[in-house]
Amino acid sequence: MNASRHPALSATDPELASFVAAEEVLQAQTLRLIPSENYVSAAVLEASGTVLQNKYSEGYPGRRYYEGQQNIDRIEALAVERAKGLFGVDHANVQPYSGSPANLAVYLAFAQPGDTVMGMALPMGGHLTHGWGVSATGSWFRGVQYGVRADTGLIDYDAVREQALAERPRLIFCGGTALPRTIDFAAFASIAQEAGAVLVADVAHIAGLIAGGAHPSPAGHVDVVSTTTHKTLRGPRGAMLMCREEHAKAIDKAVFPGLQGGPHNQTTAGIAVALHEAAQPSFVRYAHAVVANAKALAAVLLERGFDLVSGGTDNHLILIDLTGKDVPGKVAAKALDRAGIVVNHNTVPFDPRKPFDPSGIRIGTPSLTSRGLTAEHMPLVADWIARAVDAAAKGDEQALGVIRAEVTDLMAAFPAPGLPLS
Ligand code: DSN
Repeated sequence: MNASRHPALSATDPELASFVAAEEVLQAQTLRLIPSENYVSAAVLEASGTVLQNKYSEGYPGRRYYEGQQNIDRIEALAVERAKGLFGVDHANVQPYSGSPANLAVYLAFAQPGDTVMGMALPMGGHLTHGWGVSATGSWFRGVQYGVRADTGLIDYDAVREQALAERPRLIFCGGTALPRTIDFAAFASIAQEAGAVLVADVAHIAGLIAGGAHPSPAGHVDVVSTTTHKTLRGPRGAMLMCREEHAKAIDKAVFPGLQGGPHNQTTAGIAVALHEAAQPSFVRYAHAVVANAKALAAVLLERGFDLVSGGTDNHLILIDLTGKDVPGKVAAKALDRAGIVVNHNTVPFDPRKPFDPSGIRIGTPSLTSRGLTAEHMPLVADWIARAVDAAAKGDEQALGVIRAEVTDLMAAFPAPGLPLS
């Protein structure tokens, strides 16, 4: 245990401190490929662990229900201004606790229970909160779902238009959690306009790419932008809703008092720092490197005989269909974990298997890019993945151990932001 890093925690609760220390070692030594994860900077970590924890602040800057807001107001206003500047939007609300509450606030702002809402089906790459059945958004609202084409793995915008015109949804969500390709916000905008729907871009996965100019921006095309702050954007675990001025009141009212109580001010501070970092030239380089790494990794995986949904990637994410490898996604994901490579099992479009035991694994390059790996390392990363999947098929634990040692060795040379190299 590195007691000097968390001296008070180590003294008060050594058991808990030991778990945190073990997590630090795990994050330092492994190759983290979950596309929704990242490493925050030391500055974001510090801001997230401050005395701002101690303050209640229901309301918004200048309009609070508690006194003593002299500093909190400035922090939240700074985060809001930075979000508006970075994403080119009229209005930003930085209080949603995370992505799902942010999306629920959108429903509260624009829809009534029972209304039809449209989003990408979860097994096709959407998100639970885009009207999928097991979510409140699919049981309190009438969710209709679009997908991708079986032959291309791409969204068929003509089919989405036809469905939207037939269903006339109140809300249309674009974006998702397993989409390796660029989202055409202009195409969705024209569909939403024809269908008379409010268009929401859930850019949680790609917010950092948008901020860094490595993915087109939804600003100017959509009514509302919903995003978490902790994925490619590299902030603390939180979320933001951004919109045109005409929707500002409805969004703010839905977040508070509609859904939430006091904002998590320590998170707001962390978001403000992350937005500041995302406005720097180094972040533009990072965002483009994330995409360059993903494209390089996809190219080598294809060469190594992997089947990738949509045939590759335009962003940070690669969805590997393991059907042809005779190794289910979960078995592969667990084998990779034992090899020090952290991924998640994932459905692939039209998956014949169940969501908890699907055919695919989902990988991405944000974390490894934050550690400084470049395209020249991607053949090695692809080689580890190929060898680990092969070892999983053969039940070869020794091979997984060899890969783990190689991974630990390489990662030692690339210190993770915010972490001591343990
Ligand atoms: N859990 C997130 C992801 O991994 O993509 C989505 O909310």
